[in-house]
Amino acid sequence: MENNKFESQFEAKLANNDVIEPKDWMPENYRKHLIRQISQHAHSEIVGMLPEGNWITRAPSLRSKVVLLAKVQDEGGHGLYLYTAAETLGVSRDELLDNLLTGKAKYSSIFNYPTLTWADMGAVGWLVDGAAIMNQVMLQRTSYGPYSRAMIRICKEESFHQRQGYEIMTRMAFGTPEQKAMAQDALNRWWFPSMMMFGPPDAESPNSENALKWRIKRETNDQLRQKFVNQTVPQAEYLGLTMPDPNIKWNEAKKGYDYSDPDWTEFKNVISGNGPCNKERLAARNKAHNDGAWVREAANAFAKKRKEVYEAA
Ligand code: FAQ
Repeated sequence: MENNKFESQFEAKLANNDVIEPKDWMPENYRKHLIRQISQHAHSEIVGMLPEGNWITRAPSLRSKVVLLAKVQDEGGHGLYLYTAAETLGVSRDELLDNLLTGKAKYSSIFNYPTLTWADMGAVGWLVDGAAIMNQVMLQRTSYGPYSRAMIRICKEESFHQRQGYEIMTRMAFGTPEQKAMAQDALNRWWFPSMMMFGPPDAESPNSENALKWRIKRETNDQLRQKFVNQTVPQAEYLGLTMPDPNIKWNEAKKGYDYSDPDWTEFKNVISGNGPCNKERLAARNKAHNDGAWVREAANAFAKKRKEVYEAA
């Protein structure tokens, strides 16, 4: 009976577009759904530092190095906001990190592809951050307060990241023929993996029904994918680059572009651990975690000592 009362209050909040806060009653499945999504998102941010971190030492100018460095640091910050938001749901950061490091938890498929040339820094910023923003703008209005507030800050930073990438693409596409060819090659390799970032087609997305019912997601995977295509095609046209999908064509009736689906078999392979860089990414995260053990030990020893001093005073 008591539970029913809380459940009605929860439903009423959702219906009113109010946010749910950590101390509010929430259904257990809502809590679990959020822990899954927020922690996968956090893992994506910190694994996402690796493909771009790969180019910091080889950036072609001091300016581009500083900008790339700032972007990669931002991704680390996003991971921290998101882990903190997940912790408000009663899960520990150690547990979440353990799930990532042992390969139990998912992170975005996109970060299992290699960054082969400097033009990839352009394509990642333009397409990967572009897709991330498309998905994340709706998450600013997600129903869970701490996630929503983290997303507001993250979106501000992501828009700088997208511009950083598009600037690199612009310089290369309007540069020498060799640079333009590199930009085209990067677009060719990153287009379909970026389309996969929105998740499987709606008909094959097991989590969407609850996510929409609980206003965790406010738009479906396919709706966001369509918006992303509509936004990106004119940007490629401006750059004078060719979209690597011959089926992209304006469809007046739907006021959007028709497009081909990415290869969903490849997607499934990548998210089950068999993409081009999955093993390398997990090895790099594990190494960073092990190398940082002394920092955690020192911080814990300091916190313990400080507590003793306060308690003795
Ligand atoms: N990769 O039922 P759905 C960034 C999994 S942006 C891997 O449709 P849902 C910024 C899904 O987890 C990237 N796995 O699931 C950046 C589920 O598996 P599960 C991160 C995927 O949750 C830029 C299963 O497939 N952004 O990091 C993917 O309703 C540059 C069935 O899928 C976010 O995480 C995928 N692409 O929709 C950083 C945004 N797609 O858990 C550095 C928040 C699906 O049942 C550099 N997340 N799966 O075992 C979301 O919006 C959603 O979780 C989706 C998936 C849209 C990713």
